[in-house]
Amino acid sequence: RRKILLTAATTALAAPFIRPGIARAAEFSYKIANNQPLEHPSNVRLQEAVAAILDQTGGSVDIQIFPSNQLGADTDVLGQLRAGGVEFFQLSPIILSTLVPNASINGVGFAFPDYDTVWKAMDGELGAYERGQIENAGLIVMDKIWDNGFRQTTSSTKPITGPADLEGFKIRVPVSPLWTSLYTAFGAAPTSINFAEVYTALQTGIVDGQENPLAIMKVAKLWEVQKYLSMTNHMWDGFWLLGNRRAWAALPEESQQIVADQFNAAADKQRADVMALNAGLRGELESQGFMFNDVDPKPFEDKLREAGFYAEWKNTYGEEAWAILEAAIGRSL
Ligand code: X2X
Repeated sequence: RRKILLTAATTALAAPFIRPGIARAAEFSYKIANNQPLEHPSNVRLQEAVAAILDQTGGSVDIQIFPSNQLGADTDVLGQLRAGGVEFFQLSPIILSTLVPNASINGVGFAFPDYDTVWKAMDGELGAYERGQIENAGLIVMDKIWDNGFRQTTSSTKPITGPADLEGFKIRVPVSPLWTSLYTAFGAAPTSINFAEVYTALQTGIVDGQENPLAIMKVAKLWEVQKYLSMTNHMWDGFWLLGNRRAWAALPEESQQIVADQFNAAADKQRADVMALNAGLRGELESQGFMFNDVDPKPFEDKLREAGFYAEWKNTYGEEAWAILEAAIGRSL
């Protein structure tokens, strides 16, 4: 491919009647979708990656980014990805579980103590397990998962200081059985709502709270519709970069390698960006009006255990998957 381009360029120079500067149409015009605004590090790093891919494939692979759910809410775009209407999509493994049930295992409540454990697990056996499940479902997945972060809890009515504050609490959760189960175990009233509708749901009072990492609270300007922010760290969440199998197979092997290398390198940079944001945003969010409080995770985890949450999910995921999770976090749940 690159050779052909070189020949075309040489010909253009040698034959001045061929107008220079005419863009050669890309052979592969693909789309990548996600739910985050352009200023989120996911899209900052993705823009660099698609520029490098275009360059390194000699203009052959042109991937356009559709941020902020421009192509639809997450659960709709997952359908488009499977049908081939969109070629690439970044999605939380926990939402992906609506198609690949065991993909959500990293989201088990209070499983991960810190980022070190997360990256060892997700770049190790637990990530490999999830990718295997995703591939079995007929999707392509890049090796490196991108960071969303440890999820924190916001509210318009009261700070969440312990599990009792969650009883009867009307909280938005992303669309996924694991999230619904988690808040049902707390005795809360969870409502499944795609991210695209979260701001409006909070603004109109359909729900009183939601949970997300700090970087998302910032780009979604959630202080405008929420007051309290409790550092519950109840779950780590990321984004798998998924691909449609036919669209992937259509790419020449050399281009596949370029795309995978660029996406995985971008994931590493995005992780560093998002970790820094999640660690450093408290001051900024406080100055926007959020009232922060820290919580002890222990009573929350105890409450989940009492409610049978861990037993239920061990049974749902199965012994093999559960053993991989427990090995990754170095303790039993
Ligand atoms: O929907 C959410 O809350 C978000 C942005 O965190 C996910 O993609 C799971």
